[in-house]
Amino acid sequence: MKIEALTLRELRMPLVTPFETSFGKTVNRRVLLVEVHADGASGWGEVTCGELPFYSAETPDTARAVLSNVIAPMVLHRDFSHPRELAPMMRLIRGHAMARAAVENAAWELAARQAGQPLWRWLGGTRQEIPCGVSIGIKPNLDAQLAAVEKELAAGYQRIKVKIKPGWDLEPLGAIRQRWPEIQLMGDANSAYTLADAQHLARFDDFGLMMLEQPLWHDDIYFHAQLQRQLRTPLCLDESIHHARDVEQAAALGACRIINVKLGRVGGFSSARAVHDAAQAAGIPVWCGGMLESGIGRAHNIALSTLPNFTLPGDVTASRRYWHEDIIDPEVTVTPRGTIMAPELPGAGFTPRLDLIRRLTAWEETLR
Ligand code: OSB
Ligand code: MG
Repeated sequence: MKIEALTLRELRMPLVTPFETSFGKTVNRRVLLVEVHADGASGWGEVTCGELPFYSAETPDTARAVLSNVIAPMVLHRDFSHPRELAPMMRLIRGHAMARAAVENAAWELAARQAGQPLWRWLGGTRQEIPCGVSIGIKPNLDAQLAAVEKELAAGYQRIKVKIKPGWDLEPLGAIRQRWPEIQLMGDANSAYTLADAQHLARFDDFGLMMLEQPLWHDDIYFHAQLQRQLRTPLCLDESIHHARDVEQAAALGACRIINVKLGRVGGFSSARAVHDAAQAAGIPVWCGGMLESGIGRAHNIALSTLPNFTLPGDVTASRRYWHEDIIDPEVTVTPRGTIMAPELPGAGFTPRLDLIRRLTAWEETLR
């Protein structure tokens, strides 16, 4: 297969409800899509960065610059027989994992479709039905927080994750646990604490949390190990894990007991599979994280979640939680059991809605 062109499109998509984390509030998404053209067909990928460099260093603007100035010259007109050959073509690039992932994932999706196989099977997935949880943003008050949890439980989701930060942690977690003593509950701090908060974080042990996600610095593994020794609650690393070696390091240090795998953060399907395998070898279960993706990225998250060590509910949810109208057909839906069925169709199993994509596009550029 030979990549003939890359089409970049930035879509503007308002969220159904604003999403607030310890680093800020998102109201309108800038969704950067990459369409990879090869052999008379095309595959789609999504750059999953935030609008601002707060979760990671990437933004739609850095991704556009790196895609057009650096990645396009590396991959255009190059022959490859399997999409796993794309990551080595881009190996000189430091960082910019989400820009790299968008191209690699589009190639995976296209190659699976051309092979007549569902992407998830082609990746080595084994479970067609994946367990789903939700990530609930910080709410202005306790009533709104409890109402949001109630709504998601009614929709059938198997696990509730709430965003927390200093000053908004014991109160929401305690209130949720008191009202729902049995649910699978967890908190995500997005790096809002320091090791000086260890005693405070140890109070979370009373809430029987499934895990506490990324309490400390985004680039830290070592001090998470020190914290994990002081807590009964399992720690989960998100921001700190970029490749399989990070998993080996975290496992060796005892920095976490669970890992969140995000396709964009680790640089695409090849790296995500390596992260998955390293975690499995270390006895660490994983789950698939989300980045408020449009249907394109959501479909890829579903495929990834079918790998055997994705044993915990992921942040992979129905299109309607985020979008009035998603850009894929059909939209992603959740069963009453709180699961998503990976589609049996070739490729990602969802078709991009070109009419809607065109209407939402702020700019478009094709690189040849
Ligand atoms: O830390 O998991 C995170 C959204 C944006 C940035 C970081 C995170 C999140 C989420 C949302 O938790 C997960 C989703 O897409 O539903
Ligand atoms: Mg997280």
